[in-house]
Amino acid sequence: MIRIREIELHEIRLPLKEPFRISSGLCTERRIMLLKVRDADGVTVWSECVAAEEPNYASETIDTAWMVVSEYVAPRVFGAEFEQAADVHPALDHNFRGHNMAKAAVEMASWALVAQRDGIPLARLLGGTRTEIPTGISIGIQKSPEALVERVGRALADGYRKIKCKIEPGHDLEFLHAVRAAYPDAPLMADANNAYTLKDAAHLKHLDVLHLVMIEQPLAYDDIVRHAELQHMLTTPICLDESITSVDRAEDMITLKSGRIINIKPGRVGGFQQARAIHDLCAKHGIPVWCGGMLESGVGRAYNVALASLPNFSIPGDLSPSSRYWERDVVKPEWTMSADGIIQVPLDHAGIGVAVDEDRIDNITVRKQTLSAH
Ligand code: OSB
Ligand code: MG
Repeated sequence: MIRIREIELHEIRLPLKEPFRISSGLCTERRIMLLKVRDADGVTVWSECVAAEEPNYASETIDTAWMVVSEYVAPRVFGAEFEQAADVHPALDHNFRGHNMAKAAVEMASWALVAQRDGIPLARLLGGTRTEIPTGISIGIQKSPEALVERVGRALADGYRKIKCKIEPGHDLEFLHAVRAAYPDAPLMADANNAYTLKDAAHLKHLDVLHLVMIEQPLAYDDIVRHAELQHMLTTPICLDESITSVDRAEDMITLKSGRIINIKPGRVGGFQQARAIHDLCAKHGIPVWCGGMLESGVGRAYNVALASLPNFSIPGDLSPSSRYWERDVVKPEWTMSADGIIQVPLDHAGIGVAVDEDRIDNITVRKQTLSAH
């Protein structure tokens, strides 16, 4: 039985080591919402809400998610007893539209509570089979093709198994051609974060000669139909990110042939129940998936690593180690990657597998609210 009785919301600030620019916005410092969730027996876990500072990736922001968790999500779980963690999402989704990231922060904590309580690693509770996660990097838009080539070269030297370059009109073909010329065999991909429309189809067709592993979300953030038309014209596989907000949208993509790969971010789809259902559906249809990132702290990363241990996560995820983002992370040990681009799934500990540095979190918390069942 899962009985959540208290949720502490914390906002922390973590400056990024390197500014991250994508077509839809720039991030230099993350405002991160962490949750400390306690059940009726006093078992506690930390989770992370991946909503960003601004509504430029999804409609949610840290501030909307904070309000929604405190006004709508917490009251629903405080009043409930769940047989298993998979029952939390249906309860949060019933007559409660959207706000997937706010829902996911509590839904995913429910899985961690069960893992913690039962003494098993979160990855195994989810059904993960991998012990090692091949890792990719997501590189922001750079000021020149030369700068991008240099940045990609460093990432390859670091051992990353997949290199994703953010693109937008004016920072695309020339930049990617320079990278391909410098690294003819590198596993490269591009992520447009909705920067194009179907009018750009002929332009995007020029990507095909670069043999990219995929192009992620070229068209509108909520589109499925136009991506089908574009995919029909391209040999480069399309991967959907923003558009896949539920298992139904994944089914739409498969039915309409709008893409051949899915980037699963558990926060974007409302948590692990939906993330696993998308994983299973894709496995059944021969669609590979990989785990995307939202510039999470080490807390959110633990959840992503656990999810990425499922068998059909067959493409390296955006799961860089702590040192790629932060001077100092909020977990111990910090997340590290081997010289050949592998992150180990922490299987020696129950729950999320890393300890949360609560003293450090207290030190950098700028806003806090405690929600309790009455
Ligand atoms: O589109 O995948 C994206 C970060 C913020 C918002 C959207 C995206 C990203 C990334 C970052 O690509 C990946 C990471 O966390 O390293
Ligand atoms: Mg993306």
